[in-house]
Amino acid sequence: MFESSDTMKMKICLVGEGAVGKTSLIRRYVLDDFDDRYISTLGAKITKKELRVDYPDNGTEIQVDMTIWDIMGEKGFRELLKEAYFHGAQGILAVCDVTRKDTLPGLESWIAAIETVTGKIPIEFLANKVDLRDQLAFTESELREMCAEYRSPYLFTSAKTGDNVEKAFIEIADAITKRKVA
Ligand code: G3D
Ligand code: MG
Repeated sequence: MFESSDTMKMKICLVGEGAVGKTSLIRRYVLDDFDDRYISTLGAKITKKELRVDYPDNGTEIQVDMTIWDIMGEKGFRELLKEAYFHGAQGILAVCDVTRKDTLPGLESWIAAIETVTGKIPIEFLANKVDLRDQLAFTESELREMCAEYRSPYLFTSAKTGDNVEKAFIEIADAITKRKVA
């Protein structure tokens, strides 16, 4: 049982194809700004964030020390480095880009790779760049179908406007907390 003075450590990984917005989502969440310059990520970048989440059942809030892993989109490196990237991860933010259809099915191999290291862990699907909703390349029902396969929720996010960004990180933290209790 956790008390309100306790701290829970969590490692979460963002995965998804190149340029879907993983780095931008983290920057938006941690710094709350949006840099329009492209920042290519070499290897993995680790960012820390402290947040408070409701602890299920006993009505208290606990401190979460979250370690956020930003992993480069290169599939070649994934097989080589997946043990190092994914070891100890407790949650996945699976990011696709609403303007590029392939980025949704592209998540399946990312999730498979992470699950070979971690086993089943909570996943939240993020359909990012929803500010470009006039360029939607897949339908919400296609997204819902994919999420149903994994029994996982989804959110439409925008690293540009900040839409649902904080919510995404809080929801994955909640899912991890609930799983520890279950
Ligand atoms: P990645 O880390 O998944 O590879 P990045 O992706 O965060 O580097 O983002 C790739 C490109 O998408 C960047 O554009 C970035 O500014 C843009 N982007 C990320 N999130 C959003 C979003 O929510 N809305 C919009 N409109 N653009 C977004 P550039 O042009 O700099 O390559
Ligand atoms: Mg990146």
